[in-house]
Amino acid sequence: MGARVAILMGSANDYEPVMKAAEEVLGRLGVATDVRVISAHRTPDRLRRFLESAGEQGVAVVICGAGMSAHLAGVAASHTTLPVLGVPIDSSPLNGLDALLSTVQMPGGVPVATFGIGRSGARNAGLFAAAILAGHDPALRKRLEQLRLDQAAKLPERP
Ligand code: RP5
Repeated sequence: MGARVAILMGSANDYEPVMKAAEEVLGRLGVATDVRVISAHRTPDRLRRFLESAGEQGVAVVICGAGMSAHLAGVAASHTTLPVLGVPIDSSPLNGLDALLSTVQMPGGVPVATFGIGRSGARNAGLFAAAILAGHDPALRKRLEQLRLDQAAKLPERP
């Protein structure tokens, strides 16, 4: 089966350490990903072309990470009705607050589900993408439940 989650980012610099967290958690859950560098303003045609065919290729969720005036998730959402999850990246002098506001403040009609700034936001976007897919995939639901149990088991009862 092809990738079920596309992970897009505005720059190769967004990959490590931030967007890699989404790829890692989805990999751990056995969800195939397609990781691409696509910029809304530097490669607008690449973005449009990718999203025109993503659904037909089996992609069910699109995660977009971008920093600064982060319009990648919003523009991606304008090209598709697949769920778009936005991850603001702290790559600017404003430490990602600019990207958070740009990503979260979509005008009504074209939604972007926005996550926290940085690596934990990317990890949560990956987990949320898996939760969406698990609605039609009981085996994936079980793996998600197991991940929560593993996470809890790692937390010590005392410092
Ligand atoms: C955004 O501008 C990217 O998402 C990146 O976070 C930021 C800076 O890009 P680079 O100059 O590092 O390529 O488009």
